[in-house]
Amino acid sequence: MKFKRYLHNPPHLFIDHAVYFLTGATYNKEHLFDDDERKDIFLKAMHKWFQQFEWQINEWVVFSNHYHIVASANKAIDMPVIIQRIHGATATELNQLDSAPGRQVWWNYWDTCLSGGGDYENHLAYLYWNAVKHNVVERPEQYRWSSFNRRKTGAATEAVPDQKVGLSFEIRHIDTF
Ligand code: NI
Repeated sequence: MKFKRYLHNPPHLFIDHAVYFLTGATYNKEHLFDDDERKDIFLKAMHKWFQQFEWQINEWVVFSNHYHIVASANKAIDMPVIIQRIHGATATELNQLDSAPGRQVWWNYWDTCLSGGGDYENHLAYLYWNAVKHNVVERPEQYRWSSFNRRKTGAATEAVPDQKVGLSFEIRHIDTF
């Protein structure tokens, strides 16, 4: 069960100033972040801890049971700490809100160090179209809980990531999110 083993012990590749694609998932894929208040809790912690360790968040999307982030590393070795802090802080706050002390909120996270050769573009397209892939909205910019909804206001000038790539691309070792 190679896949299972990977789920439990993801091999992390730490390269300073590299760009990473990160995916985190709730325990048993439970929809614990199912409303605005709870997604807000996640976003606040996400911004706070990446900033604290001087990582730059390029793009993000958050759902009720998982998230995807593209971020540029400062010290790559800080990655597990950043994720730990985000997961720890959000779990505490969520469990208070739901009166569920000690409940396990998070399952794990996976990281991919993005290289050249279209790797970045493919992952970006995947993230961009993810809310459509998960059947939450029909157009990416309609999804509120994503860095891409700024396109609605015309603030973004970058090219729109390819839809076909976004909906068909598979993240290495992660085929369920
Ligand atoms: Ni997803």
